[in-house]
Amino acid sequence: MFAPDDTIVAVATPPGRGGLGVVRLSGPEAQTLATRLLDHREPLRARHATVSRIVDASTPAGNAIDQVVATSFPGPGSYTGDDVVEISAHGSPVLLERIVALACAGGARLAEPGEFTFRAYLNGRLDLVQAEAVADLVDAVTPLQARVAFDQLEGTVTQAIGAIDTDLFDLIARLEASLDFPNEGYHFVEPGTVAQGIGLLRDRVIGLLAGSTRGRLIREGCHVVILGKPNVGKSSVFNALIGSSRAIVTAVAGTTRDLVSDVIDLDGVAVTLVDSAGIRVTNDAVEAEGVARARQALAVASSVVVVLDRSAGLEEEDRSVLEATAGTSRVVALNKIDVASPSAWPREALDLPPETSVVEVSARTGQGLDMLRSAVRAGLVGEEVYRDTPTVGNQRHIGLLERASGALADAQRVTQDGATEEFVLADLQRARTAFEELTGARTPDDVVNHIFERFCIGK
Ligand SMILES: Nc1nc2c(ncn2[C@@H]2O[C@H](COP(=O)(O)OP(=O)(O)OP(=O)(O)O)[C@@H](O)[C@H]2O)c(=O)[nH]1
Ligand SMILES: [Mg+2]
Repeated sequence: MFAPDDTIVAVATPPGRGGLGVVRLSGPEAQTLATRLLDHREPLRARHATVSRIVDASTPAGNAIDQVVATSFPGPGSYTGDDVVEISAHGSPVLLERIVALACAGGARLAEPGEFTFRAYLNGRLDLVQAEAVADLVDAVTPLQARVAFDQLEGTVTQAIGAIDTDLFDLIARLEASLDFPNEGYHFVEPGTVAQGIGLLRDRVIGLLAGSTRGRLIREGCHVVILGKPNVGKSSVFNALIGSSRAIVTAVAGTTRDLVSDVIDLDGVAVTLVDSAGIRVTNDAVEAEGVARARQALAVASSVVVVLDRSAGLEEEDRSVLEATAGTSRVVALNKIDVASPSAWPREALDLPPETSVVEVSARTGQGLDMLRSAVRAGLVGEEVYRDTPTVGNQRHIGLLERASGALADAQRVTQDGATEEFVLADLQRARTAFEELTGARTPDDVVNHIFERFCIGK
């Protein structure tokens, strides 16, 4: 897809003005081109910041256009694995474009999105899982997303998969050996040991998949919808959680009709919080549309906050909201606890399973809101994600691990059925192919293209 022998150039910092802007060059001519752009005649010292000036050789006087700091990273120890030069100039888009244009006039080509990282992948500096982590890290909107992406870049997922693949390879080698010497009765491995070995490998794959629901939630974020009968304080809870008065709050029942949403960072989890009209039976055509939208929001939500009015009696409408949300992960917020009420009821009146979180809050005074935030977060991702445990959250990785797990299950089954090595080996090879597709050792070109399309220019 990209010509790997060209010298490529791009602005690596975001579009717009800034204190600094970085132009990156990578490829065999990077050094030569850089020295031609700079009024610095000797080759740049490797990994040293060199203060210099950019000169425009096309002007008769060879005018200097900016003072810069240039750093040379000779391959193969650079980010891309090729020779790289990074030029930090002042962060003016006009200036940076000019430097890029001068580099192109000297023979460089404009880099495609993701092409620097693609080269790192081609040169074996990163595997595909790590290259994807680079995009995740750049795209991260919460510190937790950034941390999980950085762990992946450092190789936690790569190492976990590599370790499983190494043991799988060992098993395959022993089976192939016993296949090669059938007449000698030379058994390199007993069928019982094979079945057990496959079972252990599969457990490790399943172990990686076990954290993937949480991994996906962290990586992609999720929707949490607020439901409850009219006037219980859904919009007030929504506003309190997002920290601004986005949704209209009135004492009139049936105020909210449209879905109102905003993204909040729940201690690292990017949650799109959705306020709704709630779920109820109504003859009002506008409200009915609002209820239909609330149901749609419920269908895609990872979790629900059911708001009940603690200061009023429990009603049939409250019970039907609890029923409608019984199948979804949820937190029950008992709102308006600031109101001293004679009709307050005990938690047992709700008849909820013991594991359901029930939190007392007041959207008006802010009491209990931190508890509500923690309860919602715990319902989504459980306990804290520990550093260095591989977190799998990318759908491509999940799909391939499932494929590997299925192939290992087949291998286990045919082994137990007493099939010959050929059959077992065919299934084990399918598992290996899945691992190789994951790391990029053997990944179809269209998949690789698709992965790098996500990147921004200069990355
Ligand atoms: N005292 C008290 N009043 C509250 C609290 N939360 C909301 N209210 C009041 O309850 C009324 C309804 O609040 P909303 O937030 O509009 O309720 P809602 O559930 O969004 O109502 P609809 O959109 O009409 O379904 C308003 O008068 C709020 O001021 C609370 O914690 N304490
Ligand atoms: Mg409302």
